[in-house]
Amino acid sequence: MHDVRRIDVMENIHDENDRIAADINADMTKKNVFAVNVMGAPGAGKTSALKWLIREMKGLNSYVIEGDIESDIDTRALRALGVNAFQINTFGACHLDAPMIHDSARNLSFDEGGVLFIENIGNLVCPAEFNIGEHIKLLVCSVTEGCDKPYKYPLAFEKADIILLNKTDLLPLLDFDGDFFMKGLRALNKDAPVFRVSGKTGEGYEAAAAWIAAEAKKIRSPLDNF
Ligand SMILES: Nc1nc2c(ncn2[C@@H]2O[C@H](COP(=O)(O)OP(=O)(O)OP(=O)(O)O)[C@@H](O)[C@H]2O)c(=O)[nH]1
Ligand SMILES: [Mg+2]
Repeated sequence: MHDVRRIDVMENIHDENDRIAADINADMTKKNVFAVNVMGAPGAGKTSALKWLIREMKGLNSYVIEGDIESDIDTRALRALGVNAFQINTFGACHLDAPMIHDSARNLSFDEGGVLFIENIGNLVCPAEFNIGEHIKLLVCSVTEGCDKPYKYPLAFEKADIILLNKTDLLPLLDFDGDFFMKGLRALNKDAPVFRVSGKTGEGYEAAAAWIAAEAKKIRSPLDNF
């Protein structure tokens, strides 16, 4: 009995979340804003990825919503680079949800369209369960986390539309088995492109940014110009 009630409550929460996420997505699309849900474990390199991607986003405006349980360290670092960033603190919640994005998006002005990166809470589990109005989910994972992560945390890998395999500059120091990683990933997700990147050297980010920019163009009317 308890289990049945719990499933009902969870379904209601997910239904309400998905309804708000669909509204956000429609609103962003109307504004020519391509929303990217950036997921990954704590310290995987999400904020470093944003710094490089925004730098490589040539000619496209970028906006950031930063999700953290506490602190505005990442937002301050991005603002210092001139990025239009807004902080959400969840004070305990382990993921962002659509109502949080709905409320915070009002604090950014999207006059010219572009790409909105939403850095989710550092967590390889819960963020993958909640849509937040994004057009794509971007997963940052790093070689320091180990090559077995697709096997242990399948949902994030299954749902990702693009994967950045980060910290590749550290590969010489590790025994990361790239074939094992790819085998686990491809069993869950046949299509998502994988970009091997380094937040230290910037390697791989030009190609990753070009892929995102090409996807962003797809939501635009054919009559619009970037
Ligand atoms: N060597 C190396 N260090 C990296 C790389 N990318 C990020 N780092 C470092 O890893 C640490 C965490 O990077 P962040 O970008 O803050 O990671 P994050 O995923 O945003 O972390 P949270 O927001 O706390 O979840 C920082 O000290 C970065 O300088 C990389 O490619 N190579
Ligand atoms: Mg961060």
